[in-house]
Order: sequence, then C-alpha cells, then structure tokens
Amino acid sequence: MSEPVQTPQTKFAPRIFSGIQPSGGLTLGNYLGALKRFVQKQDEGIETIYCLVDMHAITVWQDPEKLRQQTREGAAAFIAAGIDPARSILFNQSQVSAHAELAWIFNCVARLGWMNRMTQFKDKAGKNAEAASLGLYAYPALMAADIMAYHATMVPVGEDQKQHLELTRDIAIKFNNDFGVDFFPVVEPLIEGAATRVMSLRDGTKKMSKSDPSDQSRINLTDTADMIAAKIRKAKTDPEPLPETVEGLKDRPDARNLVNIYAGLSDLTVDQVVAEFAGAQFGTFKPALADLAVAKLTPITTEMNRLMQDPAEIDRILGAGAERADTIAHPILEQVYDITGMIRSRRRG
Ligand code: AQP
Repeated sequence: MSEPVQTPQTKFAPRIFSGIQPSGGLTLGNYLGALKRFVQKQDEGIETIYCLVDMHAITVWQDPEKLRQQTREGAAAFIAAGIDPARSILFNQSQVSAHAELAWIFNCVARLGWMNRMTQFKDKAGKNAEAASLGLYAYPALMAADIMAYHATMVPVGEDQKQHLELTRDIAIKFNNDFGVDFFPVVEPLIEGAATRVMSLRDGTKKMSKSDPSDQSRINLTDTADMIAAKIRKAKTDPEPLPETVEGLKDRPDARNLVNIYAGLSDLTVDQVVAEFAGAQFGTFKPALADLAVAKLTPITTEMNRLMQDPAEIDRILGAGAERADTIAHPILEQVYDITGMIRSRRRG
C-alpha cells in the first residue's frame, strides 16, 4: 500500500447528488427532509443530480409491478415538487450501471467492522438479522458508489442518513489512501432546516417512514386534503398547551414534532412558531397545521396525479436523465478500473 494522500477539496467542482428509494409512496418526511431542499439547491444554480434508487429499494422485498409504479410516482413527486428535468439530472439508479459496478469495488474497500456499526441495518433487519439480505447489509457501500460515481461534493439528506455519509467519507479516504491517489472527493452532508427528522404522527420518538405498517403514522404525498386533516387531528400529543419557549418542548417529542413540521412547511424557525402559538391548545394548533399542510401539499399532489396520467413520458424523462448521468459516471468508473488494475481492452458498442 502507498503512503496516505491528503485530498484537497479545491479540485472538485461543487456538485450535488441525492436519492430517494421508491420503496413506497413518498411521505412528508421525504418532502421536508429531502425533496424541498433538492429544489432549493437546484434553484441556487448548483449542478444537481437526483436519483430514484431502485436498487436500494430491493434490499427488502419489492413486488416488481409495484416497484415500477412507485418509481414513476417518485419521479412525478420530484417534478411536482419543483425539480426541472432540464436543469437537474433526474433518473432511476438501475439505468446507470456505474452504480452497481463501483459498489462492488467499494465492497472491497469498506471493512466489515464499519458496516457492523450502521444503525439503519440494525433497525431495518430487526431481531432476525440472519434473514436479512446481503444487499441490506452492503447498502451503505452502494450509497457511497451513488455519490462517488459523480464525484459529488455535497449531499442534501435528512438527519437519519448522517452515519451513511460518514461511511461514504471513510470509503473515499481509504480508496485514495490505498491506491495513493487523490481521486475521490470527501463529501459534505447538507443537513439543514427545521425538519431534517420528521417523526411518526403516532410516536414522536420514531422516524416517519414510508414502510411503517401504520398509514396513520405518516402523511403520504398522495393523501387527499381530508386524509391529511384527519391524520393531523388524530396525531399523538400530550395534554399540555404549547410552551412559551423552545426549551419547553424538551421531553415532549410529539409536540416538538408537530411544531417542527409547522416550521418546515412555513419556512419559519421553530422559535418563530413557538412565539406565534405560545400557550395555544392543540385544539387551536392542529387545525392551523392541517390548513398549512393542505395548502402546501395539495398543489404537489394534484400535479403528481396529472403527471401519472402519462407514464410513458415519465419513463422518457428518466431515460434521458440516465443518459446524461452515464456521460458523467462512465469516465469516472473507467478511471477507477484503471487505478485498481483492471484491463479494459474490450470495445464498447
Ligand atoms: N422522516 C424523515 N424526516 C426527514 N427526512 C427523511 N427522509 C426520509 N424520511 C425522513 C429523507 O428522505 C431521503 C430519502 O430517504 P429514502 O426514502 O431513500 O430512505 P429512508 O430514509 O429509509 O426513508 P423511509 O421513508 O424510512 O424509507 P423506507 O421506509 O423504505 O426505509 C433521505 O435524504 C432521508 O434522509
């Protein structure tokens, strides 16, 4: 092995990559923690690459027909939320083979001890880890490949993905050090805003998740206005009114979650929301939150439904995005093969 090499960030142009699994319908958590911020980054003029990570989705069982449907629905959600496929690259992961190919290389760089520390694997595998797929265990190496196949420097994600991004950094640094190169950037997580961890409406200590068995635990981007209002009305709370200060939300996870959601949807800070509703009962706060959620989400749902009328057009957008993605990822992958000593003499058709 060669001597360690420092990786200066300056040689890598700012480029954003992030993805969402089409493992179910998208939730308010995906919207506030990811989609909304993906749009902000696009609108700031940074180069943005966004992906429906269908290969991550199959780390747990997916019905093939549903997976296709959910991938299209995910793409429709991106576009309805404001992603412009002409300005951002939008595609599904399996159409660009560099992801899987680089993931294999990274499987050989990452250490078992690193993987064993990943809390998402423990959460998702549950008590019967022996029965989990090998793919679920190796998930973070594929995620590192997703990002590094584009030399992306920044990744907007929710708080829950922080540990995986740290692993991406470790893999990039180890690859650079092992091969004595300055090839992969050391990526920065962008975890910003009031609602980087939206919690379940039934349990404020658990993340809102599209695969939670209880539909009441989450707001889906496909929910109607009535469904959104009913779920917020029934959301778990405590008997106290809202406090005068943010400190008063300590040890009140359900109340804190609803205030965070209000802040995320309204672009106010948590302090501003607390100031506005200081002393209010949930009988007052919940209807205000429901109105806000309906006002923000209904236009997205309506646009998603319109886009879903034309699945062929969605497939065309994903295919065109994949072609653009491939032109970036393929040369990077070829350099990786060269660095690692693979002979590449076959002509590509
Ligand atoms: N509850 C959440 N709060 C804030 N951000 C969230 N994200 C997901 N849930 C929340 C962010 O959405 C992006 C895509 O996540 P994903 O769908 O690829 O995977 P996930 O984090 O595992 O989401 P789910 O809903 O929990 O999926 P399932 O149920 O299939 O495992 C990420 O940026 C994530 O931070």
